[in-house]
Amino acid sequence: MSSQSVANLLLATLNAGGVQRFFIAPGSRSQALAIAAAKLESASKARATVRLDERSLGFTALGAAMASGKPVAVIVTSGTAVGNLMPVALEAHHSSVPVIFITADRPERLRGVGANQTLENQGGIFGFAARSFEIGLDATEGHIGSVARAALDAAAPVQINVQFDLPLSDGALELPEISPVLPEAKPETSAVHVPIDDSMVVVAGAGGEAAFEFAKAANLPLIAEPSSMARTGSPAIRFPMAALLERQAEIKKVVVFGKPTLSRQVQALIASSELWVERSLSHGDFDPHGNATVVADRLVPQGRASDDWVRSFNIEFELSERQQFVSYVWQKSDRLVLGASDLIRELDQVATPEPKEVFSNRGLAGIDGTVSTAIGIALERGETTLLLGDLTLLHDASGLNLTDIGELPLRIVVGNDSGGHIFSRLEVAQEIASEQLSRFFITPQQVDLAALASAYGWKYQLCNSIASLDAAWDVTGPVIIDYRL
Ligand SMILES: Cc1ncc(C[n+]2csc(CCOP(=O)(O)OP(=O)(O)O)c2C)c(N)n1
Ligand SMILES: [Mg+2]
Repeated sequence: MSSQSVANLLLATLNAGGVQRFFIAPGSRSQALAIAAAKLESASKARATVRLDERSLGFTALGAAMASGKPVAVIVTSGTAVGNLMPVALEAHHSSVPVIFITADRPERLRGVGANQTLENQGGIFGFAARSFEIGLDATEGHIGSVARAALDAAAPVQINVQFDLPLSDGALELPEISPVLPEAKPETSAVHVPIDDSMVVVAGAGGEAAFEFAKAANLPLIAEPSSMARTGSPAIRFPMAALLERQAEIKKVVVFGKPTLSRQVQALIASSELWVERSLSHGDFDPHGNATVVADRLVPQGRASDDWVRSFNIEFELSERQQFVSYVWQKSDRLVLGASDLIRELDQVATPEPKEVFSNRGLAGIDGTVSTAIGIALERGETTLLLGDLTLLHDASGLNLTDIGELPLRIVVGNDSGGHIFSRLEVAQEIASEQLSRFFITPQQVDLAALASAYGWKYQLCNSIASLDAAWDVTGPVIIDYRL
């Protein structure tokens, strides 16, 4: 088969199986794939987005896949281009996001002989993070079809490494018609009953959306991380984590959904309690302290807790300045993306339970690719606010490049405290000299965010109070709001 017929067949099959977005970085070896994606777009069957930096590209795709729940494809050329996708593969693996990495390669005979832009082993480069399929020069239609089907059924990141020989493309070749590819039926899951009493709380972390229905049926207080999507109403609670320690003696049993990672106090509670865990489809098994009595596919409450028990978790408390800031952003946003680090933890304590769409890369909690992830979410879902720290913004500065992005209803709110504030909370902060803490951990930055915004064509608003934030809020995206903390 020619390069172009391989690319056409692969992309048309993926498209027939539900891939509606193709994310492409420019490259020569991948040209047949780009042409096939362009044809799908011209036929209004899919949308293509082109980004220069493969890491930003990959995270944008990740965001779109998270927001749509559908698989997306990422197309890159050979060489270091593929290496730039590693962080995305890792995050996607740990949060089960279906990203299909299609990596163009040179023919096998050119590996290890000094050929340009050729890795020794490009297929399988993501290791455990992405199952890898190879499409060689002698691939048949049947093989390409079965690779596409396996990629669609994976519900996790996969790599399809495709060898291309000269001629690398043929723009005149038409796409084949593929009949719809149906997903594999999911197996039934078995349920375990949990006896409910007044010594129990429910905890929801990333991927723990199902906690809400469980807690409601059981009438149990629900401690739901903002990015769990379970903090949508009563009985989810808003609770200062320090106060949780005072209740530790009374709380003897914890039911966990998803992967909670934000609060040490919650981890301490989990470690010292009797524990039930519902296996998260996206974030896997959770038992870091090795004390789970039950880990099941589905948990069903048996009985209800008393109203007094739930009510005892409704307490009033004062908000710090940082907390007032994050609380304002939470209240104003229906769709929110949260960067890793300190602000999401502040929000964890003060966010009022309300129906909202909240996203965060909690698979590995990296500070990389956050701007790009939010762009992918905004492209897919519309009006979006991204709340993140200044270092997290700078880490993905190249994600601000708006080439081929089109309209972007994204508001980036930076909690700017010049460096990694989170490190001042570490134990080590008490043990070393303040200059060392600053230089090796906090890493203060003096980047001119107004100039950065302008260089990439974003609007810019400087704020230093809730009142000024309120005034800046109505500026439409793409906008960077620089909130000085
Ligand atoms: C890719 C990656 N590198 C390093 C880290 C470690 N890390 C966690 S938080 C943080 C600092 C973040 O600072 P900022 O975004 O300004 O947030 P703040 O804590 O100040 O609110 C770093 C470097 C990480 N999580 N991910
Ligand atoms: Mg900071």
